[in-house]
Amino acid sequence: MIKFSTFVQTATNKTLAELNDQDVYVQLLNYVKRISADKPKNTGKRKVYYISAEFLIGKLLSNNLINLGVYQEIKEELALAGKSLSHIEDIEPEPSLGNGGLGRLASCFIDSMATLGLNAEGVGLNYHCGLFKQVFKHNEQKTEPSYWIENDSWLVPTKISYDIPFKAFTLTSKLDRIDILGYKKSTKNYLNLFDIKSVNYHLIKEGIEFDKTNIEENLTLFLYPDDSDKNGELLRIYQQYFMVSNAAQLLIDEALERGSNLHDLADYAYVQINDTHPSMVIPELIRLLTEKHHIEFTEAVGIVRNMVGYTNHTILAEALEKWPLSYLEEVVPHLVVIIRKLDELVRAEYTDPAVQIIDEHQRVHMAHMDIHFSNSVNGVAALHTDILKNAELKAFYALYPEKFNNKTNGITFRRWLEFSNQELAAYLKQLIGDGYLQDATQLEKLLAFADDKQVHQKLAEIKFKNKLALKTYLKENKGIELDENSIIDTQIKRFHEYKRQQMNALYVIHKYLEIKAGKLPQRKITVIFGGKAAPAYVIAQDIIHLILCLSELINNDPEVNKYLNVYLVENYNVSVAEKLIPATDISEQISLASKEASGTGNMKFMLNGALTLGTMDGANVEIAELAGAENIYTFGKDSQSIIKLYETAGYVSKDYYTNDEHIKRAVDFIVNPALVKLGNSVRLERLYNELLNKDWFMTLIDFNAYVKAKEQILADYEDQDSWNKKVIQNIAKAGFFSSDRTIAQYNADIWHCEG
Ligand code: 26Q
Repeated sequence: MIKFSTFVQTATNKTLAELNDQDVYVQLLNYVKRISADKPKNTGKRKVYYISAEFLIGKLLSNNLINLGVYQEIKEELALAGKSLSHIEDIEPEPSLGNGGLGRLASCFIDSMATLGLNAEGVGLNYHCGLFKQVFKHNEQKTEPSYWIENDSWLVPTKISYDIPFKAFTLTSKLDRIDILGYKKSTKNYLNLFDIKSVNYHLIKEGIEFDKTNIEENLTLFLYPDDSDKNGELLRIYQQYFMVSNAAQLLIDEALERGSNLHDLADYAYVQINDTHPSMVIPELIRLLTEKHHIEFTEAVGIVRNMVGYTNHTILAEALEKWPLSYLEEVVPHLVVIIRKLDELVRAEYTDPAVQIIDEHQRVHMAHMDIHFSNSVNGVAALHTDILKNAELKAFYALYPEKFNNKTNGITFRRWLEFSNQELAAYLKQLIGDGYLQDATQLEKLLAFADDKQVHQKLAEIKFKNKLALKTYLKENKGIELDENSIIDTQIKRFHEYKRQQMNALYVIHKYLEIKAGKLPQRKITVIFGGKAAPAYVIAQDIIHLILCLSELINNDPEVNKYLNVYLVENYNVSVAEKLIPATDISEQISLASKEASGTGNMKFMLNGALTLGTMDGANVEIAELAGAENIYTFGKDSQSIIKLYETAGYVSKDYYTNDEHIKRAVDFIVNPALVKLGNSVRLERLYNELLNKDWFMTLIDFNAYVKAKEQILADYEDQDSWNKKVIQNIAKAGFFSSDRTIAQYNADIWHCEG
């Protein structure tokens, strides 16, 4: 591999020291792209297409340098020329091609697919503005477009292009690719991002408002446009069909190239459907096989059924896609013909209305189509898969028990440890060697140091250094003055009622009132929130508003701010997560049991030496099992009780409010004049009334248990030896949550492609 400084000399006729940071960034980008262009692609008879509407890839420079194995070397080379790699990393814009967990998971997965040398690629859309940029004004969330595509970017244009037929017009696509390098691998894969040829930025009006009707020019402008109106929903259908028709055509072309006669297509390709957003790939493949390649319908259905797997990421009813048949008729009538035929096949076999594809309201249940016409259905954590089998998808499990399987999520340790927590990674290597980077279970070797006080001391020092680095970052980028001597308690994720940021906010109020009353915490606590709320999700916006008002009140109160700080970090994204997670002591994973399919932030915190304060939900259950009950702080009602409460409509929030002085006091404070003065009374009163009269995600049911568990974890922090012993046991057991393990299981159980 040519040295970077030599590459720069040849490309620019200048030395590294003569370039400014921006130029060094561009040269590094070109350097990596050059090296990866020469790498051969993974091969193999069967190729996996991981189709996803989201790939929240984060910045790629550092990740690529790590995977090439040259990160340290380049860092030193730059230092010799007086440059800082971390400053140069800051220059790269972060692509925002995802909302949250599902998109970040897809990105960890493509990293692991490349690392395992699998012939397995991502397919998605190249949204030009991606997810909105969040800005705070008057303690409220405002949205702005986030442009990320620059002249110099990781995108590699190709000549691949398809015609995508819609009812009213045909769109011609183009394919851009991003090279995905595995960790220390000689081969690579692609992330395939389809786009239209001419995206028109002038369609954007105020903020992220835009003309939703001009599909030929807006198709890939934004990720998930606001779908509260019909035009938004139609655009979403246009996007989904565009994505899957491109994917299906690519897959068929590539299979033909490798010698398939299409009757044996399932031997050449496997499609993993990431939630229901790509579900139309099923009828589209059948349509292409029958209409274009003249395979008989029944045979085509059989072929497709053997080459598709569906991953479910949520059991929230409102997130399960059900498209009105009339909308599909308006956009893709040629697909409706196939969907109706599939519906007839199901009706001929099963009479239960719960398993039909088209319901009595003429809506198409995408998940139902997926389950009938795939050979694998998986959940993303053990508890989640159990709930799918025994509750949510019970009727389907009875029909197809053999299709159901669990694949507990994972994260890539290259990004979430090796890059983001370089201090800890270096120390781990000193203790147990670097084998854990390729075989994460080797982290268990750390158990030998569980009682070693020197190791405890060193882990505490690393945490403190990370807090200092976070302090600098927050000061320079977010206008926040972090106290590095405080306990850092972090909740970062999309804002959603089921994730219960509002419960954390009520705790903050509770603590504030205690401090005001003279009951002081032993040590200062900094509560950090980060996350965006969907623009159309009013209550989530109200929760953001509450937190921003609390933040202003508390951080400016000299009586309180010595003991408690509250921050909501603006525009939370992958890069912010990379800074926050290594500096955190307490990981808030407090969803209402049964509602968080898995969570992956919980795994990142565990790996980075934070202790979990959480409910027995999603992968928290497996964290508790692996780390041991004494090393995680769990509280609250379990999923069985919650599911029963929903069945019996047995939760009445007002009863909790009326019968408990602490709860009443905290909830009432939401509309206290001191707070309302700082904000918008409409928002605060709406939230107050919501908690009192509805509280669909049962905030109040677990509030007391939450306060108790939090007091316990805060008290335990004071015994640093026992704390760091728990930290070690968590890190040691985090190996299971490597996405390399998850992907190896997908391949062994579902994909069966050669590595
Ligand atoms: C569907 C229909 C209409 C509008 C929006 C949607 C929609 C959009 C995004 C539905 C779901 C999503 C994203 C879901 C998601 O991120 N789920 C998370 O997936 C993670 C990876 O498996 C899990 O760890 C999280 O628990 C889960 O919430």
